Amino acid sequence: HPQQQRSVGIIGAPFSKGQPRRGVDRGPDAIRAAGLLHGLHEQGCAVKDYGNLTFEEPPDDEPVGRVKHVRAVGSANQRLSEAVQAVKLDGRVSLMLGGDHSLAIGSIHGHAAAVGQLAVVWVDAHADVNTPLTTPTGNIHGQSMSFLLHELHSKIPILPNFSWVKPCVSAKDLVYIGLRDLDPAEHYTLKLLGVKLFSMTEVDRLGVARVMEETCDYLCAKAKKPIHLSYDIDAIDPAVTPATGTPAVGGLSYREGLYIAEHLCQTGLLSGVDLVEVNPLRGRTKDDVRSTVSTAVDLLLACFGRLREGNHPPDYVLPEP
Ligand code: B3U
Ligand code: MN
Ligand code: MN
Repeated sequence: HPQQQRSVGIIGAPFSKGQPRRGVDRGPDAIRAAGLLHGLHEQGCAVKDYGNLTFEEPPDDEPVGRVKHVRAVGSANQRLSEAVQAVKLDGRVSLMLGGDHSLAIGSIHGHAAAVGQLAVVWVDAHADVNTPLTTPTGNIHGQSMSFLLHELHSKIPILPNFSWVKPCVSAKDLVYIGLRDLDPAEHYTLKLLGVKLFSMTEVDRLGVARVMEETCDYLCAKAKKPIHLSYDIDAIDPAVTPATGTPAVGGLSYREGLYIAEHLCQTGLLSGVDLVEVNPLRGRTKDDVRSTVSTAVDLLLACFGRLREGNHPPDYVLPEP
C-alpha cells in the first residue's frame, strides 16, 4: 500500500490524572503546534481534527485502595471510548493524542467496540500491566493493559466509573516492544500469559527489522486483524525524548522508533494509534521539549505514510519541456 490515501481522525485528550505530574495534558496542543496537521496534509492524508475532549472533575475522588483518581480516569476514558468509536464509524484511522497512557483504556476499548477483534502493538519502556492490586504507585497509567486483557478479568476489582470497561484484547493478540522497566508482578503476568514481547534486549539481539518482521508474522499468523498501535514516547531513549514523566535510560533510537512506525504503516492494517506521555513541562530546556515533540510528530507522520526514502503523490507526472 505504498501511496494510498489515508484518512485520519485526530482526537486530543488533554488528561493527566493517570499519573502525578502536571503538564502531560499539554501534549495534544504541543504536537499540533509542531505541525502535525500540516505534515499529514502535505503527505496526502485526508485529516479531520475532532478537537480536544473536555473532562469532568468528579468530586471526592479519593483513592480506592492504592489506586489514585479512579473516578476521573474512569469517566475520561468512557468519553474517549465514545469519541474513538465515532471516528471509526466515520471510516477514519483514529489518532489519539495524549495525555497520559491511562487513555489507552478508552482508546483501545472504543476501537474494539467499533471494529471487533484487534491486534495491539504496545511500544513502551513500561508494560503498564499492573493490576489495581499489584500497582506499586497507584498510578493508573501503569495499569491500562490489565483492564483490557480478557485473561486478567478475574484479577480486576470493581472500581467506581469503570463498570463500562469490558476486556477486549486477548493475550495472544498483544506484542510489546521496547520494554526495560517492569515491576515483578508485571513480569510474572506477562510470562504467565505467554505474551509476546521484544524488550530492549531482543531489540539489541535481533535488530529492529527482525523485531518488526516477527511482530507482524506473529500477529497475522491466523487472520489479519486491524492493528492498534499504542506508542508511549518514553519508549524512545530520553537523550532524544526527555520531556516525559518517567524517562528510562537505554531506549529505542530515533531511527528504531521511526522504523517501527514505518513498518506498521506498510502493513496497511493500522486502524488506531495513540501517542502518549509527551510532557512539555518536563524538559530541562526548550530544546529538550522541541526534540521530544518533533520526534512525536515524526513518528506519527511515519504511521500515516511518510517514508525516509521519500514520497510522491500517486498522480505525479514529470513536467514536459
Ligand atoms: N510500573 C510503574 C512505573 C510506570 C509505569 N508506567 C510508567 N511508569 N510510565 C507503575 O507505576 O506501575
Ligand atoms: Mn506507557
Ligand atoms: Mn512508559
